[in-house]
Amino acid sequence: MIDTPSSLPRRHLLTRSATALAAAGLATWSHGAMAQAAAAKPLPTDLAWKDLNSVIVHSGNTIETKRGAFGTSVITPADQLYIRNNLPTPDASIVADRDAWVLTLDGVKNPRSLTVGDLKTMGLETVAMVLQCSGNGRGFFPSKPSGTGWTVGAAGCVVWSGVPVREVVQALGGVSPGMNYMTSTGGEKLPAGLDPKSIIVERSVPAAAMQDALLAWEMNGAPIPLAHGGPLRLIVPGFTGVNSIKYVKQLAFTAKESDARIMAHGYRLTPPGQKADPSQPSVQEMSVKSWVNSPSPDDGAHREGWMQINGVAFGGMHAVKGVEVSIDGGKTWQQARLVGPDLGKYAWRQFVLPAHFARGNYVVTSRATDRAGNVQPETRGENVSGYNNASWQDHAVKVSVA
Ligand SMILES: Nc1nc2c(c(=O)[nH]1)N[C@H]1C(S)=C(S)[C@@H](COP(=O)(O)O)O[C@H]1N2
Ligand SMILES: [Mo]
Repeated sequence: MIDTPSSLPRRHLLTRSATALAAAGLATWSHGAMAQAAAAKPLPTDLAWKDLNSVIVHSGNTIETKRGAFGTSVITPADQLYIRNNLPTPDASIVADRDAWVLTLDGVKNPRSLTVGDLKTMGLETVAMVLQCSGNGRGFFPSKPSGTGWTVGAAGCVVWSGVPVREVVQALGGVSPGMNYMTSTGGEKLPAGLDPKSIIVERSVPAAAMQDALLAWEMNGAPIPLAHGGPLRLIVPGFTGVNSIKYVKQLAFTAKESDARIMAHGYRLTPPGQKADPSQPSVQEMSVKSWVNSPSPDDGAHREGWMQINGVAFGGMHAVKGVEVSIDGGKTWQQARLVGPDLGKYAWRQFVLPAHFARGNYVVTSRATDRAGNVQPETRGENVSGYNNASWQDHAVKVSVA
């Protein structure tokens, strides 16, 4: 038997002893793990490379990272990173010759098409960025909005390499006058018989976002997996996930926002009781947010003793300044310590607060502040589709210590 300190949460005991027994050739499951395995959906075949133990499979095109699976070393490994597809993933043949993928640029002085091979000669930059679905935290809305009930795992911190959009634009003579938006289009094959505008993945962000945007071909040190947008993905740091277009085939500077449904009606902050329309704010810039990953609701029972409460915090458009942690549901707060590498303002920071837990019940949560002085809110902003939930109350973890 492996020597395990009794203060470790039960999940560590389970993981270690299960591994040890599996190594000895003995099949063993706790009742909890067995129930979970029975309930878990299998990974779709094209995503069989994801780590099934670290993810929740909601459907073939929506996969979430388990809260207890986020590690403490900043970067989210590709095999644990969430997946969100609005359309079927393109055929794997598009990554057979990655450098041959063609991107069309428009709304610049000299519009033209460039291959990934061409783009690689034009510039190189690397950015660490929180990729987060605007629906992350939807599962905490009591109104039960339709869509995937993500809790915290439709997010990750990812390192991208590619060419800055501004350098490509400069090489093509600059943005044409009067173009206020950067509009990008996904390269999915559209099902026949449907109005393309009703299904195409096409998003507009303010043209100024090009300053920090990348046309990326690499993710966490490897060519971007097809599922995450390879061979070429637009990366818009600080903006919600939907604006980072996978398998991007067109990037155009436009006078108006795209009239595709996903832009005009989808992803709007629609007040309760109303219908989505283009006059409502779109989900674009992210705001300050944090949550505790350990202790996590995925843990089993906890024993009395010390815990290193840890989690992630990010500012969206601004760097994180600090994080406070509460173990009494927000009545009192203590300053946590930021730990690990600081990978820039678009990345998340890890935070830790050591705390001693006597027997009893606790509500553990975190509240981040960004460098612009914005404080993570206590409550969510209600909206029909359950977007942009940054509420520290909603993200609290109930912990019972026996
Ligand atoms: N072409 C294309 N880009 C896309 C999507 C898509 O369905 N097609 N989904 C968007 C949404 S809603 C999110 S949250 C992120 C998810 O990125 P991931 O699957 O790499 O985690 O990609 C965005 N970019
Ligand atoms: Mo999303």
